[in-house]
Order: sequence, then C-alpha cells, then structure tokens
Amino acid sequence: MKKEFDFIDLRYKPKNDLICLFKINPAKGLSLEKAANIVALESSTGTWTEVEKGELDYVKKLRAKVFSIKKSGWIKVAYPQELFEYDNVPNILSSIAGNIFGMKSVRTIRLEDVSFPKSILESFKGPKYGIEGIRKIMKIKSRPLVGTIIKPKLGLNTKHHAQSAYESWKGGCDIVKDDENLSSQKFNLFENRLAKTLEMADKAESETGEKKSYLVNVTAETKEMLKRAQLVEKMGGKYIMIDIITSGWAAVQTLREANFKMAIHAHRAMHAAFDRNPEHGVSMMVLADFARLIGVDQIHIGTGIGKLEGKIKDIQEIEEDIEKHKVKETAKRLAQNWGKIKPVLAVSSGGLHPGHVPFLIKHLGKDLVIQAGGGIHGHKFGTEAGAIAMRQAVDAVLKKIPLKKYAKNHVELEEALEQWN
Ligand code: RUB
Ligand code: CA
Repeated sequence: MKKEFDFIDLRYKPKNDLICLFKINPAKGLSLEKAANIVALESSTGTWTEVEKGELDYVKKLRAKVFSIKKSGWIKVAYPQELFEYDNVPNILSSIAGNIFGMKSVRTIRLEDVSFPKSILESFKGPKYGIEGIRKIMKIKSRPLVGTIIKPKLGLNTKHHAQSAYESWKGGCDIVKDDENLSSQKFNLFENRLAKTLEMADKAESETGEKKSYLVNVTAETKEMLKRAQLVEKMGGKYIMIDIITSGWAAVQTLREANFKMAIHAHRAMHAAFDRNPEHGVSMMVLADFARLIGVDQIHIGTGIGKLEGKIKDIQEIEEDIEKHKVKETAKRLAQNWGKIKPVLAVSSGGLHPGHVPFLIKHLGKDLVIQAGGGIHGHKFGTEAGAIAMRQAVDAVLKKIPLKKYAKNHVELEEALEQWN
C-alpha cells in the first residue's frame, strides 16, 4: 500500500478498538480511499504532510485504521483504545468528532454511529438511577411518565410559574420541567423558583397521593451549577435538569461526578446544529451514547412527529418517517447492553398533545417520558384539564381502548382531541 494509504487496512479485524461509522463525501477530485485515509489520520495521529516522528513504531501503533469502505461513502474506522484518555468525553470527541468536520478533503462528513471497547465503557459511571431507579423514585411501575414544560417558556414570574406547576401536577403530570432557556433570569430567580415550586410539588403530592418531581434547570457556569444542584438536594429535590450541549460535555461530567442523590434530566437544545443534516455532523444516537456513558438518567430523543421534526404530517406518513428519523433507534439504543451501565429513560417531547400518545407508545414503548408543553397548557379548559387529558390518553392506550371511544366519557380528552387532532 502506497504511503498515502497508511491509515487504511481493509483486512484489519478490530479487537479492543473504539469504532466509528462515518458517511463521507470526498472533496471534488479526491478519491473515496484518499479522503477516508485523511479522515483516519487527522482524527488519530497524523497531519496533512509527512512528519518524520510519525513513523516511529510506537507512534504508528496508535494510528486509526479504516477497515471498511463502501462506495456509498460509508466508512468504518477503528481507533486503538490507548489513543484516548478513557473516561474523558471531551478528549474522545476531540479526536473522533473534532477537526475532521472542517477538513477540505471532505465536502461533508457525518459521524453516524460509535461503539466503545470494554475498557472505555468500564471507566464511566453511567446513570446513577436509570430506568428502574427512576421508576422507584416516582413509584411508577410500568406506565410511561407524563411530563410538562411550563409555558410560556420564559417570562412567567415565580408565583405564576409555581402555580402552573401545581396545576400540572394536580391534573396528573408526574414531572414538571423548566424550559431549556430558563435558568435564573431577573423575572424568575432560581432560588425563589426552586423553593416555591418544590412547595407546590409537596402540596400536589399530598393531594394526589402520587409522587411529583420538579426538574429545575441548573444549567450555568459549572461552579454555579454545582451550587444550585446542592441547593436542590438540600431542599429535597428528586431531579436536576441540565442542557447538555450548551453546557458542554465537561460540565455534564462535573455534574455527574458530584454524585448527587438526584436523577439527571438531559435537555439536548442545540443538538440540531449537529444531527439535523444527515450528510454532515453527529447523529443523535452518538450524542445520546456519550450522555449515557457520563451518566444522565433520562434524555430527550425527539418524537418523529411534532413541531421540531418539521410540519405535522398524517400518522401514516409519519410511521415511515419515524424509522428515518432514527428516533426508534435512539430509544432502543439507550438500553443497549453496556454491562453495568444502566439504561437511560427516553424522553419524547416537541409539539405533542394527547392525540399523539397511542403513536408514541406504539413506536417508543412504555419506558418513556411523554412530555407536552403547549399540549397541556394550551388546553381550552386550562392546564389542569390538559394534564388530565394526557393521563386519560395514557390510560386509554394501556386499556387498549381507542382514544375517540375513551373520550366519549372523558371530557378533558374529548376537548383535547377536538382542539388538536
Ligand atoms: C416542548 C419543549 C421541549 C422541546 C425540546 O414544548 O419545550 O424543550 O420539545 O425538543 P412543546 P426535543 O410541547 O410546547 O412543544 O424534546 O426534541 O429536544
Ligand atoms: Ca423547550
């Protein structure tokens, strides 16, 4: 093999390697093999030109190897595990998802999938609670959890925020989360909001006899984030929420390493900067894998329907879509067998209302948080009725009764279907 293909070995059988599946679109006039070779060298030990010390035997051992190349542009690259600092997500991503996205030799490149060697898997804690642990905290044996996001997403003062949370819990929401862009703005400061809203959670718990959780958003500079999380724990909170992409992977590791006795809810705002273009960026599955490795307990994975997947289509069309949208893969994948690393609970949200519940449970199963913001607070009879309608929709599916039939004697659901279906 000529020097220019030093990072290709199509006979190589990976053993303890980290493996990446990339889709590459070579620059004009560059062969697929050449582009693949450059991806592998730039994401491991090489650079654009020969460097004498790059030929040292012990350095060559750390080279990535392209071991599969398909004409369609799908390539598989094996990275020796010793190339990485095992339990350091920013470090791993700086190799496999770093400079290569900006290289001239590829017009587009997409990191679609990743698999980790045991050594790396074992160096991470993974979720403290995971699906089972959350079901224990919430005392919810098998049904999907129903959640909401306080809407309007920003602007409410603390009193109205807490009131809206109370109505959501009263109507049947198990969890109420802050919106991703709420932290501690002047109109709704963190400490006051936390105190008032936890008070409402306690009130709703005693009135309904159900466990109620507030997912307060601690996203902030890391020292401040830890301070806020400590306050939540001190005040008896069961959860904290963090925007994992805008906070950054090191921040998520910092939050997990603090080992709070609270479940971590991972919001993924900004993920679409990476995962929306199927030809370029990083897939949601890969982002979700790293979040699970670090140890979030639940994470947004999309819906295949609703506002964030483009326009609402009829259910038939969406059935095909859900495959393409990989939501299904991401949900299943959060539970792939990683030894002692617990499975993560999938969260589906974005433009959802009670009419979507049968579809979501059919495609994503019951280990799921179904979260609706507008689909609860926008209900004609108000927030509490919106939450009641969501729970009625879940009950109907679990009883295998079509929603329309169940709605005949469940007025809140009937109204929701009227309004949105
Ligand atoms: C949904 C909402 C969530 C988005 C995030 O509000 O606020 O933050 O769903 O998207 P609504 P994703 O129910 O009113 O649309 O869950 O895809 O990350
Ligand atoms: Ca939101």
